[in-house]
Amino acid sequence: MYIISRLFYCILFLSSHTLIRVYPWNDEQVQRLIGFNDPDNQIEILKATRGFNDSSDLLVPPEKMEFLNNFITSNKLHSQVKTLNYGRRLELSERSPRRRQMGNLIYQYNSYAVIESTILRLAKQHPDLIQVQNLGNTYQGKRMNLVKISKNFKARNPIIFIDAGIHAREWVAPAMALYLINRLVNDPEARNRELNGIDWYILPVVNPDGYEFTRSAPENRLWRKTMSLNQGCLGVDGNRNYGFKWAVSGVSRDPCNRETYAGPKPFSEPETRYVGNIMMDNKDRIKLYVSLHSYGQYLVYPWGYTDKAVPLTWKKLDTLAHKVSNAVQRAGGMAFKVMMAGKWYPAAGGSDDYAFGAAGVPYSYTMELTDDHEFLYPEELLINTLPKFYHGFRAMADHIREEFSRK
Ligand code: 0X9
Ligand code: ZN
Repeated sequence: MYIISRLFYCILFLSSHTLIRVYPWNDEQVQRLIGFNDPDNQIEILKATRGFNDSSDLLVPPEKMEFLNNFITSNKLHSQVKTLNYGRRLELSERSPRRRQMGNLIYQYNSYAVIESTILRLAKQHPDLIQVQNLGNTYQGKRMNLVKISKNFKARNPIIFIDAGIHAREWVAPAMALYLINRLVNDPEARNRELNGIDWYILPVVNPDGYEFTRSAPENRLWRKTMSLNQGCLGVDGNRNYGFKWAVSGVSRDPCNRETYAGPKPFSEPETRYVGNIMMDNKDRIKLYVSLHSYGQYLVYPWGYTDKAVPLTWKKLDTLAHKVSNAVQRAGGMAFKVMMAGKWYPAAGGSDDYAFGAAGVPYSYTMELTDDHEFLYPEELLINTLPKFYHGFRAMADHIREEFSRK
């Protein structure tokens, strides 16, 4: 029965969903759209609007088109059909095993096993530069490998801490993290510059259970949360689960909510707990924290839990973010939209707020990589995109070295 219903769901899913982009153009419409809710839970909100010049992306099954159209018309919203047969796109985004064997895996979407073996191989090749620490095991028992990169581990340099893949479907983020690891150790210029006086801690996949789930079948491709079981429902939004101002805004308390369930308590998930612990263990040395996500090409900083207060040092956070954005632009990439996260939309329990508010990390960001193609950023574009983003990390390292390294 399970197999049959799964097959049925798959056929249904693959046939005919439409991706519709909806634009609000006044404050009331923004609020209406943020409050939009499909009582049957069939319309999937890929991205919620954050303001006037930002859309909501909704994935709509055929039987819900009329319902959505009524909502759009009665609220006088602008809308656009972005993709017909979205399921087909999900299907095409999976690559055949034959093609996957070719090319450079640094520019591919890899399985967690391949990411792990690549890290271990790099560590073997560069024992003087890389140490791998298993932070602990995920809910399903996968190892969480933190990659520490340093030219001199004894020097206790300032640390730049990067993580990726807390949201399962945001595949470009782990790809960026693996690219970064590889480049830092294999590019002689990077070794001289980025590793000069700075140590890098990089955790390429915070949520490997969820990541593997999104790789398992097209109908799971858009899964966001962890894989823990809560009152019969699956998963917690890791980026609502950190223990700073937990659940005060922008979360769901319903375990069956597909997107933003904050968990039964702060740090209920082993994955977020380990990241929180490692931040605390190194709180005096971590000077910059970046959590890699997709999509939207945003670079946002605390506070994320509110739009009512700004940190005392917001100007410093804002200045570095613009430096990073300019560097990416100079390298031929797109500028980031820079702002305080809570002004984009308030959401509590994020890792950026925890790093900044609880661990006292002076520079903390969430970076939403890429804008086009939503969560399905084409694999063949990675070779062009990842090196451009790299220049943003170079700008960060230059800034952190300048401000914190012992001269
Ligand atoms: O909502 C999130 O967790 C992040 N966006 S995403 O589309 N990748 O899900 C933004 C998080 C920004 N930071 C905080 N709100 N603390
Ligand atoms: Zn995300």
